[in-house]
Amino acid sequence: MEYLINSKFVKSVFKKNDFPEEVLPTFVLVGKSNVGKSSFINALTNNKKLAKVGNSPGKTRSINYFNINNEFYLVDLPGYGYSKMSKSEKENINSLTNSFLENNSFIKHVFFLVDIRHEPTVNDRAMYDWLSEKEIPCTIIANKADKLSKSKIENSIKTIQKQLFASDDIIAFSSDNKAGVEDVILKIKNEI
Ligand SMILES: Nc1nc2c(ncn2[C@@H]2O[C@H](COP(=O)(O)OP(=O)(O)OP(=O)(O)O)[C@@H](O)[C@H]2O)c(=O)[nH]1
Ligand SMILES: [Mg+2]
Repeated sequence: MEYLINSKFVKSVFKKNDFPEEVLPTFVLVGKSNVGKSSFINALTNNKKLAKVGNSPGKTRSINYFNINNEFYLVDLPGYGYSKMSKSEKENINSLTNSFLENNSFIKHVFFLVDIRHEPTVNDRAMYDWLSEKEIPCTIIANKADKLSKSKIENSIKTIQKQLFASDDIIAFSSDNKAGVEDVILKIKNEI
């Protein structure tokens, strides 16, 4: 399998005026805490140490930029719906990620991760609606597909599609068994 090559960590952004100066087409990971956004970046680049992965929700707390082959950025966002975070940290992170998503004309595509085993949460729906309203191109990633049998994968995808009122593509994905990696890489290559 061909993975993304020449990936490197650029920076963690904690404040609105601290985004990288170099402009590149940008692909963004969005989804609730612990759904597997950071692992997704590691799966595409075949590098388990690139993005930090957590066993418990709330691992990523900043907007993390990864430069891929000097062609584009993959951007890892903090997950939403993590209840243990303090109210002020939650507000800071929400305001930072909203302003990043709203004011960034270089965003080519959002990969919107949901857990293939569960129905989308209220927060998932709100976020997906918001992205649709902003007309940000989006692919839904039904993640952790390794946890379901092949026959169940199809049903889950239909449920997710219905519940999100999604017309976008849905890709069954797994960082563990690498299902969907090629589809995602193809999608990126078609958009840069
Ligand atoms: N079985 C399975 N586990 C996965 C997969 N992707 C991620 N995980 C696990 O899910 C947990 C969370 O993964 P992360 O990649 O840190 O999730 P995240 O969305 O970045 O989480 P936050 O940074 O908290 O928003 C880790 O224990 C991962 O090993 C997958 O495709 N299959
Ligand atoms: Mg993360």
